[in-house]
Parts: sequence; C-alpha cells; structure tokens
Amino acid sequence: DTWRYAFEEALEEVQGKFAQKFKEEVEANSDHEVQLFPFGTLGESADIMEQAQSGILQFVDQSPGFTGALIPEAQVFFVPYLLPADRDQLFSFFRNSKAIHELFPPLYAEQGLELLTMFPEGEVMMTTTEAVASPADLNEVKFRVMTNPLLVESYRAFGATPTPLPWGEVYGALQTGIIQGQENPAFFIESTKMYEVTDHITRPGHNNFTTAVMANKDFYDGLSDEEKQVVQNAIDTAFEFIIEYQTGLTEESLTKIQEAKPEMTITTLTDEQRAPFMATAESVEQEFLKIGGDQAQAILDQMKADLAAAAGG
Ligand code: 6CS
Repeated sequence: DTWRYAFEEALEEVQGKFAQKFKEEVEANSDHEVQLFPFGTLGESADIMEQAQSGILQFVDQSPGFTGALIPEAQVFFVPYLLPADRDQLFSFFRNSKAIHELFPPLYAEQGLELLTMFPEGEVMMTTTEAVASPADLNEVKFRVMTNPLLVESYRAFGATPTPLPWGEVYGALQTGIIQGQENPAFFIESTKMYEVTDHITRPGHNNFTTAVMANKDFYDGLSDEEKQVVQNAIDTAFEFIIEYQTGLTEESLTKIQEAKPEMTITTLTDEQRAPFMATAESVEQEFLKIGGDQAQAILDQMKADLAAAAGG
C-alpha cells in the first residue's frame, strides 16, 4: 500500500532530500510505496501535523519551531547558543542524544506521534532590511519567527519585536514591510529567495535549525516488526545521507546569494559582538523552565549532559 509523507520544504530542499532518500530506501526494501507531499501541497506546518495526528498522513516532518505549541518541551531547541557550532559535535549530539532518543519519544507519543528522528538543517542566520551588529539594531524591528513561544521570548531578549507567522506568509510580509527580518539556514534563504526582500545577512551563531520526522503512532504500532525495521533502517540511512549532504552547503548557498545579489551584505558577528546576544541565554533558559512543560527541567538537564558528551567525544 501507499504511505503518505508530508514535509515543510520543497523537494530539493533539505527536508525534501531526506524524504526522497527515505522513500527510495522504503521502496527498495519493501512492497510499500511512499508518496511525498512537499510544502504547499497540503497546507502549512500546522496543517500537516494535524493530518499526521489524525492518520490522514502516515509520516510528517515538522520542526520544533512549530511543534513547541503542541509539545512545550520541544521549545528547548530555542535556547540560544545551546547547540554547538562545531559540526562534528553537533552531529554526534544528534546521533547519540538520550534526550532525543529516550526522553522525547514518550512526549511525542502522548500526541499520537512516533518520533523517528531529529536532525540539524544548518546554522541559522538573520536576514534583515537594515544591518544588525547588536541588539540595539533590532530595536523596533518586527522580526518573523516560527510560531513558538520560546522563540518569541528569545527574540524579545535579542531586542526585537518578534512576530510569529507561518512560513507561507513570510516573503509577502517582508515585501510589504509588515516585518523587517526573519531567520533561517543559508540554503533556505537562497532557495526561497529571501535575499530579494532583505539586504543583510547576519550570523550571530546562536542556533542550528532542528527538525523532526514522525509517524502517526497508531499506524506505526500496527506495522509488523519487519516493517518497523524497514522504516528504522530507511530513517537511519536518510539521517546519514542528510548529514553528508550538508557538507559545504552553507558556503555554497551564501556564494549563490552573493552572485544573485552582489550588494547583499553577509556578516559573521565577532565574539565581542556576539557577547550581548549570548548574555540572553540564561534568561531564555529560565523562561524555558517556566513554559517548557512538566519535563522541561529533565529535558534541559539531559540535553546538557548529551552536549557535554558530544563535546568530549
Ligand atoms: O522558517 C520556516 O518556517 C521554515 N524553515 C525551514 C528551514 N524549514 C521549514 C520551516 O517551515
């Protein structure tokens, strides 16, 4: 039979590449067919999540940036400067994290979802209409964020006026001046042409974009052990593929942006310039403990232990 899998990006973007690899693996190793639904075909992130929860879809890729509203603990990914900039440490964290592999699955299960994997999509960068070198430069800037309360808090702490919006509204909102900034990884800024409606890219180094792939839990529980194994193997293969796929992707994307728009500025903030942004991490972490659900403390503690292990190994 056919399994339906929706994600938040286009077929040739990172989530689409992951989904294509998953489809290829499942179809090579079983009689099942996987039908892919890229961004826009079934609605926004919130819509595809509802469809996965209700069983209309068997698989869904939704980022914690949107899931935070459903599973408050998933907001932990928006404590700034929590994830490491070092790629090896980052990948080791995602591969081995107990928080991701043991603590999060029961929280997703409560929402009718089988958490299959989480993976990083790239360093998050700001694109704005005015240059940003300090929190003061974000004053009065309506800055679009995903619909996640802790991300809203973190941009408030950065000095901006956070404006949560679904993805589909962002280009138009920048074009018409309703907002003056947004954040995303370089590949996405390039592929969605965010550089056409902003003039400056700033790299504060505050985060890496995390996403998650899930199955409808009733569907997953109903699979045979053999079928579950096919799904797990396909996820593992797609995970390693997507890590490898991202080698050099950020730099290639920034080069393409620079070629498409030579006057676009791309600025990596210095350690000194990053300091005031980093200084907000403590208060955002405290806010997470308040609004991050019953397991907030346990998740944060385990994340930190996992990150320390990733840094050590
Ligand atoms: O900013 C967003 O809403 C989108 N960004 C990425 C990299 N993927 C999907 C998400 O919807």
